[in-house]
Amino acid sequence: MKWLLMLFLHIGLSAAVITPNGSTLGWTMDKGVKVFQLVAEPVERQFAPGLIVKCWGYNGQTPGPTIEAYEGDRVRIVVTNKLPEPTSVHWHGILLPSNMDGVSGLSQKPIQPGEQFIYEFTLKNSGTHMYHSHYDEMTQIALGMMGFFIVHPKDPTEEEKVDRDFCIMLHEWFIPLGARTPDPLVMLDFNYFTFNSTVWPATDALVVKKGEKVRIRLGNLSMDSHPIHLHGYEFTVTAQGAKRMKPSAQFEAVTVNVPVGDTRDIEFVADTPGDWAFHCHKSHHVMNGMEHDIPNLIGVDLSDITAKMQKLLPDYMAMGQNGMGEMMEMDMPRPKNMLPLSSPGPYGPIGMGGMFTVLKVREGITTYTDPGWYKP
Ligand SMILES: [Cu+2]
Repeated sequence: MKWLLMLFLHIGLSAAVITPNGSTLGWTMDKGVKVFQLVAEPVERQFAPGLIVKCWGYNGQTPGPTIEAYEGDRVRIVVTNKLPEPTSVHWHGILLPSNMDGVSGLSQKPIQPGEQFIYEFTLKNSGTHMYHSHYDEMTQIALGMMGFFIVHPKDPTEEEKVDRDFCIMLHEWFIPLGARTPDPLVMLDFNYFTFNSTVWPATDALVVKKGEKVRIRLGNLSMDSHPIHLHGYEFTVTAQGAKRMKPSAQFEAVTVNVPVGDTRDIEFVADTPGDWAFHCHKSHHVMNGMEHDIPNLIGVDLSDITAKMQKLLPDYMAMGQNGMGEMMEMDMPRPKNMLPLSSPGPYGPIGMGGMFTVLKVREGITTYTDPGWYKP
């Protein structure tokens, strides 16, 4: 009963964090300690209908479920390894004793397949933190072994309180066309870019009521920085990895670059209704199934080649000489387990996929279910 009351009080202090296309990890109490169970295991993830990816993650998901707690909480995280190789979990950004830091070989022995390791520490610093594998990092992080660890301040100020609090993990993958398993050996030339291991059109819209104060927490454990841009608003960058910045250090922006191995919090009051694009501004990062090894035909006269090719392949169609938009306009045949190049929007195909979602600000809504397209 006492813990129920404390939970109620905590929920009253600030909005629970929403993980779009994801979930929050439940916990139990054991003599004043919040106990979480994390299972490291292979998972199948649908990035969008038509694309199933064989990933590794936690509790059947990638990113793993969001861990949410409060400054001062004592937490115990029981990690069970159901992977085919050892693992360990690092609590990225959290101040804790060295032997709880989760670095295989440095701060602990790796957790062998079938074994458990118990992490236990007291949360000293609030903020947008992360957790991720720290064994065979190249493979395990590339395959999706990461999640958020949100530590709320014990006594939030008025300035810190928000109505809608989202967290989005940025990641990038190389999945050979038609294949299911991402290739962790690829270092630069990725072809899928995800928000919480999902691509548009499957990324959940961020639905808010007009006038609400919104926070979006962004985390990046990929190999590239991601300049995330919001249309329609100037937002305030309130945290850069570590604790919330002093008001004098916060700054307004329309794009926030999220570097590798770090988090950013942005906040704004949703005062302008509409459907507002929210996406990475590296133009290849809003493509699904980007193939980089094709010749550039822009400006090339292909009329002669088309006639010759059609003698060999009657269905041959030359494309790309006038830009790539025509490929986006039509649903062409493609290999299995590959997404189309566009998705339907209210005014025609939306050519962006990948790291893309829509902030839907609406007046007069009573639930946060997707309200459909905005009618101006
Ligand atoms: Cu990007």
